Amino acid sequence: EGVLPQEYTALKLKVVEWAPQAAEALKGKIPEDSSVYLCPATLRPETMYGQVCCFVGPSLSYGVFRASDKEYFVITERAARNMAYQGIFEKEGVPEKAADIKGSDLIGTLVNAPLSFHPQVRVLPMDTVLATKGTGVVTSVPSDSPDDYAMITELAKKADFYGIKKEWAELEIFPIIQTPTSDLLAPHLVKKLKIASPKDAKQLQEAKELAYKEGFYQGVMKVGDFKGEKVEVAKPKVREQLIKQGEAFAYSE
Ligand code: A2H
Repeated sequence: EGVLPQEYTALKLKVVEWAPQAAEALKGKIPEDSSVYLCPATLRPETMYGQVCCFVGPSLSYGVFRASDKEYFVITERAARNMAYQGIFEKEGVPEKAADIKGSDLIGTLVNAPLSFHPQVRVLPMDTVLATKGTGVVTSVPSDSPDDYAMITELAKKADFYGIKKEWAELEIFPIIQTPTSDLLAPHLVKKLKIASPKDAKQLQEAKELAYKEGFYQGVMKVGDFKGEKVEVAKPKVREQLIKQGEAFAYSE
């Protein structure tokens, strides 16, 4: 972990329809009149227009934590403890867990994706999601994240192996940010560096660094309310907008 605190934006992806295994695991544990959200932590809130799915680690353990009377968050226990001390939950101190759920049981759940051109997306598996970072939930933006592009391509190719429906991994990838090189920077870099799968960790690390630098310092928004503005300028504005609309909150660690 770094020395400086990482300022994440945690999104609220509202569950629209649980996967059958998740519905079974949660039966009777969450009040009927409340909303449940998967809460991915991101450093790139300005890319949220490009969400195509939401990743969880299939072998990770998650909890459904009570944020308020009407709202529950699906995150790791570790993130819940941090949130409980950051004033994110109604009650400070020890987080209240309504249920336990395994990542693999969440696969196939349908969620709302704030700002995305795809208003509803599926929860899909990604083995490289770390339990020790963020919330253990990662929203997928393949236009601008090489990791996300490599994983969604893999899922579409091997849908049966991963136990998902192919069409869940085949949503259109729209250009979100224009850079001097491309308006689909992550797919461009994945092809250029000949990355064949999410297991090509070394090349993916390189692609990630290149994408982050070029996207952040030379990128211009192609879509949304801040279209035409530099990414550096638009990023805090999109973040504020999401927070104001109750679709995200600040989370740090
Ligand atoms: B980012 P840092 Cl478009 N395990 O969001 C693995 N990766 C995780 C994670 C976890 N537990 N929690 C968050 N992340 C990802 C968007 C994005 C991200 C784009 C481009 C680059 C990028 C859409 N995915 O991150 O180690 C999340 O993916 C590249 C750095 O704390 C989060 O931001 O610096 C980022 O890693 C946080 O990484």
